[in-house]
Amino acid sequence: MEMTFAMIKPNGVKAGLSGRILERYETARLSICGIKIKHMTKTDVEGFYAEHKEKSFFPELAGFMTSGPTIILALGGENAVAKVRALNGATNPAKADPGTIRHDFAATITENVVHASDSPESAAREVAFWFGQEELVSYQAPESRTGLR
Ligand code: FUP
Repeated sequence: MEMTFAMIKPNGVKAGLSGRILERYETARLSICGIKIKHMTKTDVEGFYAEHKEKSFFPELAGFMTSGPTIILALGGENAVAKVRALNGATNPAKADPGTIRHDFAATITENVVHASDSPESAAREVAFWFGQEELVSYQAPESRTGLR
């Protein structure tokens, strides 16, 4: 089973969208292998987005990412990396396809509501950045909700 890293960013959490976003991931048969709520520090953002540290948009990105709590997720399933990128939509919400999370909920590239790893290599690094092995579980997402109301 492939695992990827995803995040509901501060504007999504503050707007009360966490449940609706998680529902999209679960409906796509992804299992929640790890979940935490975390208010990031500037040091967290510098470590996590190390590749962007020298970019002109970094101060704005760091300000946003530390503006409130984020929900950080390890999501598992077949093709999890590509699946979550597709569900999230393009990085710039203006370019995201209808029906994607960023098209439906986000307004600007900085405050684009969600994150997802862009490759299996990034996924491994990002899951390990936020989760210890003992904080991760594994289960098969169900095909249907048989037995539940
Ligand atoms: P993604 O792979 O979708 O997370 O996108 P990037 O790694 O390219 O960018 C990471 C974050 O930096 C984005 F979610 C938003 C922010 N960003 C900007 O604010 N401006 C830009 O021009 C590019 C990225």
